[in-house]
Formats: sequence, C-alpha cells, structure tokens
Amino acid sequence: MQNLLDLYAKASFIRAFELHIAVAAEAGHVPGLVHLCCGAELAEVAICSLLKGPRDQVTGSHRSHGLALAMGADPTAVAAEILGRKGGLSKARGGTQHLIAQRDGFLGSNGIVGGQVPIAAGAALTAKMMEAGGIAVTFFGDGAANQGAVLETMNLAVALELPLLFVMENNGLGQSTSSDYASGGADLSARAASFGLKTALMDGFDGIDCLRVAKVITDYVRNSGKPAFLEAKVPRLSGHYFGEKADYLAHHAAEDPIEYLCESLSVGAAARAKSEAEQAAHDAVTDAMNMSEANAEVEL
Ligand SMILES: Cc1ncc(C[n+]2csc(CCOP(=O)(O)OP(=O)(O)O)c2C)c(N)n1
Ligand SMILES: [Mg+2]
Repeated sequence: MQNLLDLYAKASFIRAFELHIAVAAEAGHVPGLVHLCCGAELAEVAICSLLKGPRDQVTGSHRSHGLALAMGADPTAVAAEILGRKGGLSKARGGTQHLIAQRDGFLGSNGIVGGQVPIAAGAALTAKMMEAGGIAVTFFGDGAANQGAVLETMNLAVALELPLLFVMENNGLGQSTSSDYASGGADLSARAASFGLKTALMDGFDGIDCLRVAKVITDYVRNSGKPAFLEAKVPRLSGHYFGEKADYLAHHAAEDPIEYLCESLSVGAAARAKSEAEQAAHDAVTDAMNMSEANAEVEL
C-alpha cells in the first residue's frame, strides 16, 4: 500500500473502531482497563500494510487493537474479544490486552510491558529457519525501551542475526510519566545503534514519511535477514487508559496525524473513505456487542 488515501482509510477505520470501543467502555461493557491507540494509526498501518501473515508475525503492547486490525484480524472478532464475548479471537480468554490472530500474522499483544519483544525474537528465529522470506516485527513504547528484556532481545537479535524489526513508538509518555524523566539518556535510538542495529526514524505525524520509512526499513530486514530498530514519533491522544483523568496531557501537544493527512487529500475522496470506515467500524463493534457473553469459566 503506497497510497495516501488507503493509509487514510485504514487509519480512519482504526480510529473509529477505538472510539466505538470507548463508548462501550464508558457504558461498562469492557472488562478491565482499555488502552486506546489513538494517535499511532498512521505509523502502525504503514508498517503492517507491508507485512503478510502467517509468513510475517507482529507482536504488540497493551495498546494493540490497531495492530491486530492493521494485520487483517477480523474486526468483529477483535471487538468481541475486547468486549468479553464468545465470538472473540480467543473466546474472550485474553481480552483487550491479550489479542492474538496468528494466521493473520498477529502473534499477540501483552500486558507485561516489554513482554512482547522477546516473543518476537522467537518468531524471527522461526522465520529464519523456515527460509520463506518472513520477518517479525515487534511494537513497544518508549517506556518499554527501559525494560531489560528489550535490551537483551536487541543483543540476541544481532548475535543470532534475526530478521526482526524493533518498532519503538515514542509518544513521550509511560503511563503519566514523561520519557525525559524516566529514561537515562534521551536518545533511545542510540541505545539500539550501540548494539549494532541499523536505525531509522519515522515521523508518525506525516503520512508520506510513514509510507517511505516503513518501506525502506522492512525491505532492509527482509532482504538482509538482519534486525533493525525504528523509532516512530507518535502522539498519544488520550489518557493512558480510557477514562483516566489525564491532566498531565495538557502539557503535551495534541496534534492529530489523521487530520493532517486528511488535509493533503481530495476533499470528496477523503470524506467517502472516512464515512465508509466509520460505518464498517460501527458495524463490527455493534455485531460484537450483540453476541452473547463468554462464560466466566471458558472451556479449554
Ligand atoms: C512489567 C510491567 N511493569 C509495569 C507495568 C504497568 N504499566 C502498564 S503500561 C505502562 C507504561 C508503558 O509505557 P510505554 O511502553 O511507553 O507504552 P505506552 O503506554 O506509552 O504506549 C506501565 C508502566 C506493566 N504492565 N508491566
Ligand atoms: Mg510511551
């Protein structure tokens, strides 16, 4: 997908999906806390559009609804999983923070900060041994970048020469704590470079840059079979979890990448894409809401 309108359509679908999930959460239909990905859509869609499951596999953080959707997981089943319905991706055993759609190339999200990163190393090793040209991509936050397992995985990926792309979504926040405060050394990409990883920077506010950098860096990993590290600058447009009274966000810029992208598209085409995306998201979440709830004790 090297097309700005496609990028806009897919990102708008994810945004609309998240806003419907927020409404459901407000009404008490989402078990546990729900972390929305609003703000990171352009970067995520640009990268995932270049991947194909099950050859390629992606892992993500607690904030991964958009990644599962971007990899092509059935939106109704994703919504049903989040809402604790029987028709969920894994019959509501996982819920919002533990989504999995392996056939579509989504190996799972993870409630343990950074926990998804070593899992992707396993997927990358599998891809290498299968010799079918697959790669693994792991998305994690600037907060997770301080986890030991993330740094160990960078070391392992270089030592074993794994086709693994590390994508650090830098939104400047870990819960309510600013990255500047929590990270020793402001340049997180420099850490990756010190392990010998090729590094790249993506402006998640700029659709053209997202498409360009996504192509260059995924091609590098696929063609060389080596790992790489991508820092994607993205905003977090809502609280850490939906419903949080996030006063601290007042100090952070709240520009919306999807709105920026819309401004560069033809008005009619963008309006059509947005309205189709909103209808599809509405239908998926409504269908999931109408499913019966999963039993408290799920049959294994
Ligand atoms: C091992 C572990 N420590 C702490 C937490 C609590 N926690 C959940 S999300 C989060 C912040 C993560 O920040 P970041 O990685 O930047 O992701 P973002 O929420 O910004 O997308 C923390 C500390 C956790 N879930 N797991
Ligand atoms: Mg963060």
